[in-house]
Amino acid sequence: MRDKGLFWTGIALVLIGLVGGLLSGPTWFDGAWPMGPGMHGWWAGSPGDAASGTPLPDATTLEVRATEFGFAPAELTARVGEPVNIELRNEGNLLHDLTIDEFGFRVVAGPGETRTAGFVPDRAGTFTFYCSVPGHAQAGMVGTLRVEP
Ligand SMILES: [Cu+2]
Repeated sequence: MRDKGLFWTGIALVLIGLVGGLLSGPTWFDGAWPMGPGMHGWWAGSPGDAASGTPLPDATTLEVRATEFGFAPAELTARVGEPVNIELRNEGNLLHDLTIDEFGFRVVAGPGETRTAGFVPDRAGTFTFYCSVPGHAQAGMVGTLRVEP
């Protein structure tokens, strides 16, 4: 009788240990995912911050949709000296931006937001645009801007 009690106590302790392990187990990877929700906390950017430019008058507007994790279209075309507005429609659940280093350009849009900013390409060539939120470009948020002479 006494032994049987110990046996069941042992089973109960093992079960508690298993359940406890299952419940507490997932916490070790919180924030460890490359695109985890914890990302917003340490990324300094925010929608409408100083890095976001303003639309230019009389500019050609190029619409780009941002999602997790890509741009559509991923290829844009512009002309040297002609002002371009990029209308970034964020249809994803995370904050995204569209950055072109060569032209010092960035437009930032929060989830569900549409933001427009403009620039004037001052040279011809093929340039990469990307989302500068850490991990997003690596996950596929890259595209090509072709500036024709
Ligand atoms: Cu992004």
